[in-house]
Amino acid sequence: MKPRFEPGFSDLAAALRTAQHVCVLTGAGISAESGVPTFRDAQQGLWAKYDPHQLATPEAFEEDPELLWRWYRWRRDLVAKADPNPGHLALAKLAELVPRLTLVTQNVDGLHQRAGSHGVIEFHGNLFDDRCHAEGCVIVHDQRAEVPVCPNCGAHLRPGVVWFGEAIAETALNESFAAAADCSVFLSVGTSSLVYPAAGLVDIARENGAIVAEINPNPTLNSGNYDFAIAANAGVALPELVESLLN
Ligand code: BV8
Repeated sequence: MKPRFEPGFSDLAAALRTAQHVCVLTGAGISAESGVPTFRDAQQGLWAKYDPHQLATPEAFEEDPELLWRWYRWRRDLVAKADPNPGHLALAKLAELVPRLTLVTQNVDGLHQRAGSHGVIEFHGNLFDDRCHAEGCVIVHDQRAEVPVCPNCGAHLRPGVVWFGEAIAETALNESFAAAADCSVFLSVGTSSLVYPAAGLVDIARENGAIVAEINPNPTLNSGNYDFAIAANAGVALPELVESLLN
């Protein structure tokens, strides 16, 4: 069966067949087919009036921690009911087919891990961790309070995600930059390429000679910077890409 999504699909498959190290960056779009709304999608229900870019900030949390906890608990419930989709599963399979694969995700939903991917670099943290807002340490607890507090210092606990204006964890930053610089194929999947420094990884990869490709049903700000921009849903294109490597 001739693969769809040409031009680009066959070239990307050929590049993956000889790649020694593949670096994949995913964004909210890869979880869209699992029913998890992307940041660009309008927020749902009572959250429709809020802009996530305004909510996902330390200022919003410090102003109204109760509101933030209600938002994150709503998102946790939504993600807990979601399942990995064929796009997540295909990336877990791709890791078995290439000598080395580094998966960097901007997503905080943990769906890559549930799909079987290992060593996932969670560039923006994880929705299900609770961290002390003052000390930064992850705290495991069974508090039922609307705004749980740190047992060490009494500060508010907050979800273990990176908010706008907060620094990416040093390890995640360094490992992602190193993988982008070392890889021979860089594949961006389901991201609008608007959020930095994640959106800058493709530049590092390209400057170091990697073949760079994008899978997104819509054009993005970075589309012109890719060797191949494949206009497709991740849950369709990624399984077909893996299928083409198996045949
Ligand atoms: C920082 C966790 C510095 C929270 C998130 C230049 C350099 C450095 C920083 C900046 C810079 N310019 C601006 C900044 C500041 C800022 C930033 O980038 N702002 C943007 C809005 C301009 N960056 C930061 O603040 C970062 N921190 O730089 O710190 C620093 C240094 C030292 C000391 C102090 C500070 C931190 C950014 C992290 C923010 N946190 N998430 C939470 O989730 O609650 S980011 C958040 O946005 C999510 O992680 C999400 O992933 C991301 C949105 O991006 P996408 O993933 O791309 O999702 P989006 O909805 O936008 O797009 C979805 C795409 O999917 C679309 O293109 C769509 O077409 C596509 N799609 C849809 N369906 C499908 C599909 N694709 C495939 N298949 C489908 N089926």
